[in-house]
Amino acid sequence: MNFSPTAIVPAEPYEFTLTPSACALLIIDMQRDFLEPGGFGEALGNDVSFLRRTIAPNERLLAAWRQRGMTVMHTREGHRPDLSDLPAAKLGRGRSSLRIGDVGPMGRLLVRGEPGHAIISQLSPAFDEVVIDKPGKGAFWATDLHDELQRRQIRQLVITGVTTEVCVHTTLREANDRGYECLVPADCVGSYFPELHLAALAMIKAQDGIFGWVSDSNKILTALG
Ligand code: C5J
Repeated sequence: MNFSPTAIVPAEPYEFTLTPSACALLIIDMQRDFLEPGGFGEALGNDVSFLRRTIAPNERLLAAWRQRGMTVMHTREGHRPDLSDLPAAKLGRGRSSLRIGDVGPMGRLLVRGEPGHAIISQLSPAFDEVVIDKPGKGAFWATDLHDELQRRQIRQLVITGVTTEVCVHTTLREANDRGYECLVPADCVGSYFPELHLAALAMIKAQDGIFGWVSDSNKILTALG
């Protein structure tokens, strides 16, 4: 690992000073269940094609992090096969005929170990990258993410993945409250609802960065050099 001390990333509401040795790429829930037809996202009535534009920029960012030996972590939303970690309120939410745990074209929806639960092949975790399995929308709740980050002396997160206003935003808020500086590349996060995507990004950078910073993958890659 040969890190330059800092990289200045043009961002909103103002530039982000990225410290490569202390900055993890945290890729949220880039799972088949959310990005491919026949999964949980589609069962909720969503058009999953809206999320596909995030794949290529995430691949580029992931390659850059790996090339520099910087920390990469992935998350997956999902539940134990016996659904013991699934609150009744989450199971019962909505009016879809297919629910979490039901069998769809990619196996049981949002259940660990099923084909739909896997991270898409383009972003498959490397053997030495931490994968956080989370039962909720936020990646800090009921997981050891904070411990894993603290162990590596990480204090900055570049957060990418899906969906912008749900799991990305919940995780970002949790991270911000725990003292992490968070940068979100807009082209690497996506939503089934373009207007909610934009609103979620606006919330992050409002009030001079109440939750963090917003930029894009090219600016981060250029700053890293
Ligand atoms: C959702 C997620 N949208 N990963 N999960 O249910 O954002």
